[in-house]
Parts: sequence; C-alpha cells; structure tokens
Amino acid sequence: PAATATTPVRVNQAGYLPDGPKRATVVTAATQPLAWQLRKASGTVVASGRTVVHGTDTASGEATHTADFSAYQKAGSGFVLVVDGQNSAPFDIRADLYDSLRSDSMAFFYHQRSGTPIEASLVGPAYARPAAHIGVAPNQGDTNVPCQAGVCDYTQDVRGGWYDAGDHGKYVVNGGISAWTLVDSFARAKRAGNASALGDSTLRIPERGNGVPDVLDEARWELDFLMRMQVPEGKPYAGMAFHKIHDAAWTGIPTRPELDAQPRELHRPSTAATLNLAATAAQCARVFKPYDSTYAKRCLSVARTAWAAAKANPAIYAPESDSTGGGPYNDTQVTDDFYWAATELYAATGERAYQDAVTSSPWHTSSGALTPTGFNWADTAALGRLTLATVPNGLPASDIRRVRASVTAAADGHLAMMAGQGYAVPIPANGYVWGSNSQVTNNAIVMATAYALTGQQRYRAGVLESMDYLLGRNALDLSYVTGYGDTYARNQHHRFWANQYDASLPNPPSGSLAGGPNSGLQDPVAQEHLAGCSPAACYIDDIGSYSTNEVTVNWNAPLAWLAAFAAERCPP
Ligand code: 9MR
Repeated sequence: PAATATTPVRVNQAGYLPDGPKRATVVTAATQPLAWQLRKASGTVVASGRTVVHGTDTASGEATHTADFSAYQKAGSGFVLVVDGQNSAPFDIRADLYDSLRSDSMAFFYHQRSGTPIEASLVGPAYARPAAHIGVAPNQGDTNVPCQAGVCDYTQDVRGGWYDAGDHGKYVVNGGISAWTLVDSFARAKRAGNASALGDSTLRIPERGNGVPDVLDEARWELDFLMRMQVPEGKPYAGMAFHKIHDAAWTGIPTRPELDAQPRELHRPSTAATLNLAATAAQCARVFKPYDSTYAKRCLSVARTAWAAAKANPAIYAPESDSTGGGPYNDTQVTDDFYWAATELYAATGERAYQDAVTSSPWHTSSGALTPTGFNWADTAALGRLTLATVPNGLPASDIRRVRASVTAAADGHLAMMAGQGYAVPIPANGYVWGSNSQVTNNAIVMATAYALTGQQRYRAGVLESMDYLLGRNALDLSYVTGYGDTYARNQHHRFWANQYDASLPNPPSGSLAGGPNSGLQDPVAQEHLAGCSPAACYIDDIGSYSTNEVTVNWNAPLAWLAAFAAERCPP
C-alpha cells in the first residue's frame, strides 16, 4: 500500500529535546499565518503562537507553513500540536529522547553479523538465528571462497563481517565507510568527553564486559572481515582488496542467511576497495591503540600494504555490469579514495610521504569534497576533510584553519538549504537519490562536526532538525526509523526481517533506517505505486521496494553516529 499522510501537521513523532529546536511543518494553502497551540495529553494548552508562511516546498510540491515552539522547554509526553483544527501525531519532550536510539541503531550491526549465531539472550527469540556463511550445508560458507572465473586460482577465508543490507553480500566499499563511521562516532564522543556512553557493556553484544568499548568491538567485527579481503602476499594483486564477496545468483525474499544455498564468489580486486581498506585500517591503528596495541599494529601494517598496492594499481575499477547475485558498488572515480586513505594514514603516522599525498591531492582544496548532496560510499573525500579537521595532525596551522573553515562553510550551506525548505531537509530537491536518508545523515554529521569545532548552537540545531525530518517531520508524515514515532517504516527490504512476506519472520528491529525517498524509482514496486511522485514523496514502505526501502550498514552507521551525538546532554 502507498504510504498516506495522516495529518497536515508534521512533527518529529519521537519528540523533541527540552533544550533543542522544536519546529513543525504545516501543509496548508492558507496565505496568512495560522494560530498554533501546543497541548498536553490532558488537553491543556501550554504554548501558542502563529505560523510563518513558507510557500511551496520544491521537494514535496506542498504549500507549507512553519510552527516554532522552541521556547517551550518543559519535559512531558503525549503532546500534540494543533493547527487549524488538525492535530499532529503525539510526541514527547524529554532530555533522554535519543538514549534508546543510540543503542538500537548500534545494535543493528550485531543483527547484521555474518558467520556467528545471533543469540536470543542478546536480541530476543524473534531475531535469533544460527550462524550462517561458515560452510554449514546447504549454505556454501565464506571460509573457503573461490573467485569468479578468471579472477584467481585459490580460495580465501573471508568469514565474518556484516551483511551489507537486505541481501547477504559483503562489500568492501560500503563496509569500509560503515566501520569508519562507527569508529569515528566513538572517537568524536571521546574528544567531547562522552566516550563512556559508547563504552564497554553499553550494547547487547557477545563482547560486552571484555574491557573494550562496545562500539569498537562491533566495528572490529567488520574490520577483521575487511582485512581478510586483502589479497595475500605472493599472489597477483597482492595487498589489494577484493571488491566484494556474494552469491553467484540473487536469492529471493525471504531467505534466511543460514539457508542461502547459492555458491559464494570473490570478485576482482579494485582500487576503491583497496583504498577503503587502507583508510579504515589506518583509522583502526589510531583509535584502537589505547585498547589493543597489538591489533592496532596489525591494522597499520595492513593499511600500509593496501596503500602501496593501490599506488601500484591506481585504476582498477569495479564495473556497473558486475551485478548478478550482488550489487555492483561501481566507482570509476578513486582520487577521492586516495585522498581519504592518505589523510587516515597521515593522521595515524604523521609520516611525510602520507602528508605529501594529502597536500598534493586536488581534493585537499577542492570545494567538491563537501557538497550539498553529501558524501557516501562512492564519494569519500569529505571523510578525509572531517578527519583532518578534528584529529590533531602536523599540517601547518594555516592549512588546518582552512580545512576547518571548509567544514563550517559546508555546514552553513546545509543550514541555508534547510532554511529555504518547508521541511528543513539538508539536501536539495534534486538530492533524493537511492539512500537519500544517508545523504541527510551524512550532511548532519558535517553540521555536528562544525558544532564540535565551534560550539555554535545553530549547528547542533541543524543536526536535531535533520533528525526531525527522519523521525516524521516530512512529506509522508512517517518516521523512517523502525520503532520510533507514531507511524514508522516497518517493511524494509530484508531477507530475514521479512514479516510482510512470511508471518513467522520478524519485522526489522527498532532502530533500522529505511533508505528513503528516491525519485529514480529504480524498482518495480516503486514504479507501480509511485509514478509522478514529488522527489520527497518517492518512498513506499513495502518490502519489495529495494530502491526506496532497503536498510544498509552504511545508512545505519551515520544514524548511530547522530543518535550518539543527539543523546549527549548539552553543557548548560
Ligand atoms: O546504496 C547503493 C546505491 O548508492 C546505488 O545507487 C545502488 C545501485 O547500484 O546500490 C545500492 O546498494 C545496494 C547494493 O548494490 C546491493 N545491496 C543493497 C544495497 C542497498 O540498496
């Protein structure tokens, strides 16, 4: 069924922070301001005011007003905003609003783990499943995987890691950015003095209680896999990373991972995957050092080898045509990945050669590194900028100032974009691509980084309003995060969380982010139901719509990053 809007008064349905911005979007053709009332569950009016007329919102095609009730700062639950006789969905105002999303969005990664049983004691019986892709019939396993024809004449143990999304593929380029984002989430919180919220025993994962921060344990599950994807010494393309490993043919929905009977195959190494490995392994070396110095050393050695291999093979591209049984994750622009890897190797080692690779890259000064549409698995230069802006390094002070200014300028651009829109979304009307919600989250990360650099509240407000968009203040009056809000996405495209097709299987667990509106309508369900949609409304909560409603690790990772940020109590 097509998602239908339930009320013209659109709010963050999960709620608002007492000290944060509180704005709603009202869809109305009225040309004059309208009266709004904030009411408690009892019906008592606690605040009132008048809307501001916005006019037509390009992305949704709707005529909108904005109601701003930020001045009301008292906690409570069951509030509704009433405009023109219409009630919003009910919502809370409370300081601990993002605490549960912080752990739920991080728990997504344990659910997505490959090669290990998902324990009922940690996730509950509905989400438990046996280990998969470790060579137990009928599953072909990832312990001894051959290459696609002509790619290699040996097998490799590439067990573990996370499934990338609703399918059972494991891909280095989106796995890399996801692991980086989780590790960066921890590093950011640590710089802010708030690492304990992501520390040991904060997540329901098997490693809790091992003395290592749980977010790092979770990232390590993927890092170990990424390192297993490196071509061994003595083989052709030694030091590079295989681009991906997945099934020989696409499986259907539902398919429990342990029942996947398709042969698994390694696909040709690529320069992009190799540089992703170099970047994430170098970041691992820097961030894991205080917790496991042996592991950190191993990460650094892998990163150096990968960097050298990418330099020796700078133009091996993953083709778009390689999309049977798994996604292509094609990318023919890898100079940005060179930049990102160089920044991480430089931040980890301080060595001159890596510094030169940073400063000689066109991405070091290009305005294309931080764009209105945001970064993603294919466009990674922004990650390098964020690292150089936040991690102490030996670049000249003037250069660091310039890098930081590029981050705050990009954040100001996002704020300006939001101000011009009916729903305050930090992407332009032409930015509703496959996974648009992650372009929103990644631009919000840029604003959060600007907040960390400057302490200016407007950036934090931009982050929180981006969360408002994801959690219901949008053209569909729907939260894109399972379990959060009055009406939320619950049929995301997934082979195991496939309750829509098989009642014995669960819906996605709480804290799973849908890809979001995609004006490209790149799947049959979207094509059937969404023809003619305005960009911001090109979304359907149907398990078949993989181009608008899938989940991925590279979309949930920035959600988790932001939830951890938003959950921090702002210093008074
Ligand atoms: O997230 C990817 C998006 O940027 C691409 O446009 C799209 C088409 O190539 O693929 C997306 O990634 C999918 C991958 O190819 C296969 N597993 C599911 C991923 C999310 O839909």
